[in-house]
Amino acid sequence: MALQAATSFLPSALSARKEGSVKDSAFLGVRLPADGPRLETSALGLRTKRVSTSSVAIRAQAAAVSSPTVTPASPSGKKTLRKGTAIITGASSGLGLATAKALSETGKWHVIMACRDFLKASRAAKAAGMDKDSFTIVHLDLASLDSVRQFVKNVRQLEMPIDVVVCNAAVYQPTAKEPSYTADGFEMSVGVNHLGHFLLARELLSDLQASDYPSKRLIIVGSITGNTNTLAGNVPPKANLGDLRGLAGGLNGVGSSVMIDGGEFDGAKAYKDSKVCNMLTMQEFHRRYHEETGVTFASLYPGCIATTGLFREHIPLFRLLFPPFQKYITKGYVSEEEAGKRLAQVVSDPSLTKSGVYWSWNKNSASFENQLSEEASDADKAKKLWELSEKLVGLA
Ligand code: NDP
Ligand code: PMR
Repeated sequence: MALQAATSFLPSALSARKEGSVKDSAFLGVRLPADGPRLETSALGLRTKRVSTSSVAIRAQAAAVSSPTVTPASPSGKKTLRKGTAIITGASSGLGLATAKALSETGKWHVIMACRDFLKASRAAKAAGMDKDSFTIVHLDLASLDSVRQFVKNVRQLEMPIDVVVCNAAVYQPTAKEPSYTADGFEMSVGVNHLGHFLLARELLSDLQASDYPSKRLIIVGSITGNTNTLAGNVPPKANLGDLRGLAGGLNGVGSSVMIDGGEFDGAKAYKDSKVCNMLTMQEFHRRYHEETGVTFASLYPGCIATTGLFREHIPLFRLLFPPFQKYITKGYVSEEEAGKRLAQVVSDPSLTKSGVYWSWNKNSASFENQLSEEASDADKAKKLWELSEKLVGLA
């Protein structure tokens, strides 16, 4: 019924990269504005080692020696590139797992799966058919800054070069009536999706800089839903960081709001706000560190992967209707496999070295540099977000 209402206006309004306006309508209780904006579519040496600490489980199938990037190793005399090492957070399901699989299948990458649930990650990698020598699982719970710091220590103990870091993990709590909190007392969505990744990325920047890999990259997964220059980004509640007063207050719901803009708790908005933070953070990294470090900073919208665990907390009706809605109506749907290939491209494609870019894909699955919304490209906001985030994670 709700799907029907959406069907009536969507086909005419939805054509890729065109301005489109939509009538006021509802989909699973979501009301749309009448002035809909543009639609956006969418790498060793061989030292085997086992490390364990009291609080985390690390499995290291293989550790890399810091070797020169290009080695004259093949019998044909052709120079070969050493394997790259990519850290992917949240690689136990969805996009992260699909990307880990895509990279591991190339035989050119070793993936460090940074996951909060070791057993789940291990089973997922096995079920995906990943070669056991192509990945290492290291415990990371982004809902704890101590865990992030411990992860960085553990990953350094592996003595592998760190060539690419992908900040992919996320939580989405659209049905939560009350906020939940990270170990450090931050509202969960922004705490995990932004602040945990912010500390992780800041800590690993020196490791990326030290890598001799031809193209080292820091990738932070963004989304269309944080971009209000798109139709999807105009589905309420819209992302809006306001003047960041809630973040300045610590997002703890004690002395301040749990929302970045200082408003009432809204789980769906908190997720979208966190995605704006991800995209702003990528650009601020680019401005501050690209020239100095040679690291490529990138973000992306991989397409609507309507079947992933991201929607686990949504109501059953949403989970039932969302995939066909995205497949047949918005046509924004992309399979986990295809989305994984897209992110793997941003990790490894030699042509995607431009820094400060937000990548998207068109229907033929060709990548293009997409435009961010006004807020998601606001340099002053990015700077303020950076400075406040530094304080919250103990870097300033
Ligand atoms: P999933 O729920 O399948 O994957 C999310 C991953 O994040 C899981 O591996 C999950 O671990 C992990 N995670 C959650 N909380 C933590 C934590 N505290 N510490 C460490 N890891 C954690 O969702 P998707 O694959 O869809 O999402 C991946 C990324 O893609 C996100 O950044 C999301 O914003 C983005 N995205 C998704 C879209 C979509 O349509 N699905 C569209 C646009 C962007 P566990 O397995 O233990 O739960
Ligand atoms: Mg959206 C026009 C295209 C389009 C695209 C590409 C998405 C992607 N969505 C689109 C349109 C619409 N959505 C429309 C017209 C509606 C109202 C009928 C709608 C509704 C909707 C809901 C209720 N959409 C959603 C939700 C969610 O709960 C998801 C969300 O916002 O999570 C934060 C979502 C999404 N839509 C998308 C994508 C990619 C999502 C997942 C969000 C993300 O990972 O960022």
